[in-house]
Amino acid sequence: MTGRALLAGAVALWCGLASAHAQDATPVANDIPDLHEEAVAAGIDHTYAGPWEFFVGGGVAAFDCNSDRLPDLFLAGGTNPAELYRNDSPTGGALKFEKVAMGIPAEDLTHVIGAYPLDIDGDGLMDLVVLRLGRNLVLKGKGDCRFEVENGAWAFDGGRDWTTAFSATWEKGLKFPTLAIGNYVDRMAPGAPWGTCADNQLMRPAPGDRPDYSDPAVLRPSYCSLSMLFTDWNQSGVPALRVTNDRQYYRGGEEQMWHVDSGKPPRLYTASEGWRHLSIYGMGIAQADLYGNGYPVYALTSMGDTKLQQLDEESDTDRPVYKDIAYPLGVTAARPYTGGDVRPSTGWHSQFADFNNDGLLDLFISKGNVESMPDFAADDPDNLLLGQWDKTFTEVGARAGIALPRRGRGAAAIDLNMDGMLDLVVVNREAPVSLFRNLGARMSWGDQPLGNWLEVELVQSATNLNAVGARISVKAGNDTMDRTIAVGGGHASGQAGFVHIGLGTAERAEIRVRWPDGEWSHSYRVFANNFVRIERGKPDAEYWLPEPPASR
Ligand SMILES: [Ca+2]
Ligand SMILES: [Ca+2]
Ligand SMILES: [Ca+2]
Ligand SMILES: [Ca+2]
Repeated sequence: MTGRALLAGAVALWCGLASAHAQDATPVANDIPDLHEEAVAAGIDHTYAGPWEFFVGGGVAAFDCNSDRLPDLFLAGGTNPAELYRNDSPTGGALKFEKVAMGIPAEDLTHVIGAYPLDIDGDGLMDLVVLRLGRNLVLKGKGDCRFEVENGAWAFDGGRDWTTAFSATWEKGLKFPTLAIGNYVDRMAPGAPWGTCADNQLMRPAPGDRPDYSDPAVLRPSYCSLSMLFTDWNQSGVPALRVTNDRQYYRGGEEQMWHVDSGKPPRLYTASEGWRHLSIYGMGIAQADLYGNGYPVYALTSMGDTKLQQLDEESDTDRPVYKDIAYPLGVTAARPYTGGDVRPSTGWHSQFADFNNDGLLDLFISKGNVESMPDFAADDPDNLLLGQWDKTFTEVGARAGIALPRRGRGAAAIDLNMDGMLDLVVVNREAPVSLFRNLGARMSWGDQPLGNWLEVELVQSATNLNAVGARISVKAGNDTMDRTIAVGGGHASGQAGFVHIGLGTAERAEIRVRWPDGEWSHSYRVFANNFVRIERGKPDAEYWLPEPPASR
């Protein structure tokens, strides 16, 4: 695993070869994960459906609702009811879920577009922000996978809009999170849907002992947003709000980024600050620190090309000037890579994660026609772009087993059976949810173990318990892997809980944490293949042991 730093400088040399990455046939040296679809056997039978308001959305929230640390799944249903599935999977075994009652009135669980988990009131139980066509909900976690609609108590006006995006951050000095709500077309406005984007909102908590969102601000102009993400793009310690917008419906709009500075009204980044005009069918945002330098790159899904934005090194790092490196890195994913449909793709959820535990981030993109748009691929399989040592990505979706004829929407890459290998849940439009268990490295003679791994959970006291905004920096051998804890992005989908990091062959690692207030922790030395809990201020990391595998 040596020499990665040197290779980072060699990316430009690969530009001419990138087109070879378009098909799922390029040999790869890295392990290809065997992702086995087992939703029905696991007990999940759920479909996101509905008319054109539900062409978008189809989110999943993956988080632990019953305090056993296994991530449970809340699935948006559109005109079908949203459903919560409790995760009963044995460690390292087949996935197993059971549908559970949330304690929420049935009428509140229809018209759900997506959901994001976060602990709003800081009681140690995950709450859920539910995005709907109509009134949005904040659901307070009560334990044992039960919830309560808390809109009234938290003065959260769910509005009436068609809500499609969300992000949250803890601003300095505030006890509760600031919430960003992204809306799509205002269907009631004259001339709808063309050019009638509803306003997005920024909800800052009022001072006090309980969350109070009674004084929201509008984010104007708004351009029919399909994903938002608070992100510390310049390492200033103050996240900005990136917004990706659907040019299908806006007029004169573009991609956006807002200054959200403590105590000040939100303000758009402007061309004079370096922000470049970009107009895409923006569907999803993913961020990752691909170069270990603290500056995130952003994958933006769209119809046709996926964009991969990196700060332009010819500009100052305090100016948000981005260049698109999707082509040289092989992640444009502009057309289906298998199945023979040559029309352009439609990309939705994007997420960086290490699916094969080689220490290199991979990129998952869910794909699927809006409905039956004739100029775009009808058979449009999801992508799994495997990170390579030379910093490029290679498509292995078909070989990994995820190239299903379903219209993908929201998704989550998360370890569902606590074996250190990332599993994958994909919500599909008008088709059953796909649930993939990662069985290990797919070899001609069977599955083999993947590389080593860590899963890390951070805990702070008093406020922002789950350390949203923290950076986890893991050093193993000569390599450093960084992850940022964020709430937002993807397509209408969020996750919380352990953060997964692949370690390759390294058997131990050193973890440092940059807490959300900017303070760096000391170094925690840990052994690979463990679930690690780091509590701020404690000298040592703790290991958490899942139930021993009983019946594999
Ligand atoms: Ca659980
Ligand atoms: Ca809570
Ligand atoms: Ca990888
Ligand atoms: Ca797993």
